Amino acid sequence: MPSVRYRILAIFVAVLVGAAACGSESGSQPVVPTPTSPPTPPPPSPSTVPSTDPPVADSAPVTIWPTDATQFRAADPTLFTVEVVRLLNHDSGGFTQGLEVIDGSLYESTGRYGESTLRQIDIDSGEVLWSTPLEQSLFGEGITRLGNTLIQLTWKEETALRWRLSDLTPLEPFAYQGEGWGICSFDDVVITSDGSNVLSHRDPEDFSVVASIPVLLDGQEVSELNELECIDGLVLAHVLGTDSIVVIEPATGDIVATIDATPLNAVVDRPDESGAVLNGIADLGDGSLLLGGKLWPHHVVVRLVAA
Ligand SMILES: [Ca+2]
Repeated sequence: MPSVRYRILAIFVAVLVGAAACGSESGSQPVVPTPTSPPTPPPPSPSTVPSTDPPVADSAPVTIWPTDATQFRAADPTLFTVEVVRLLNHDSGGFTQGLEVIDGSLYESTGRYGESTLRQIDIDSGEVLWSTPLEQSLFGEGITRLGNTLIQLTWKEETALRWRLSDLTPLEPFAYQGEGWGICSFDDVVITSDGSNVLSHRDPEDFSVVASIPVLLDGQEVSELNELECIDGLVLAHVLGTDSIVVIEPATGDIVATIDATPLNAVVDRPDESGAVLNGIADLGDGSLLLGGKLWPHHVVVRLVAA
């Protein structure tokens, strides 16, 4: 298993204020935890974007994920970079806050008050197959699968929306304290971020916090942890305001690897606004990841390769 170890890693120091995590909208004080009315069967969406021919990597790099996680060492984190496999059309009006792939279907949570949605997207074309708006008082954040449900966090509303996966009917939400940023889940625990350097481990039955684990890189706190993805017993977390993703051992909070996603800048025509940042990670289950960002015209399927 080839991997390149670097003794010196860039320390991901968060420099952005918390409000930037979810956009600049911060004046609302919504407390309405009621999800939207039940969605109707998915009609074709007007936000569908035309398909394009995706570029494909012209080389055959060695894919080093998924891999044997026991190789990772907090004292000597592995450094990955990304190689672009293909582009996926994305509604450039979508303020991406969370991505999750379930049984070949892509789900996206978008944010901003009055614009937040839950969407189901065709993983091949990027076509929005179904979309439902959230209450105007809710700002959508991360999403994850939990059993037969989807859980969708909200930013400051202390409400985790729950959707029945089979037909996306809204269910009774969970309540929690503090901000909601990213979320991912293993079979027996849900992991959430709130923009700090702490990951909350939650009981999947009632969403209560069962452990709070600070995340460290070489002994230094790494904050602004945002979108999450749980893969192979590890937690991938995007660090807001950077093109970096850290790989965390959830039990200890140790960062055992880092992913440099700056190659995305060469293929994604990002809007010229400060909020249009990387903010989506989804495991495609075949060794590749889908990485996305707020208001991006494309999201990107990548392979992780040794840097
Ligand atoms: Ca995710």
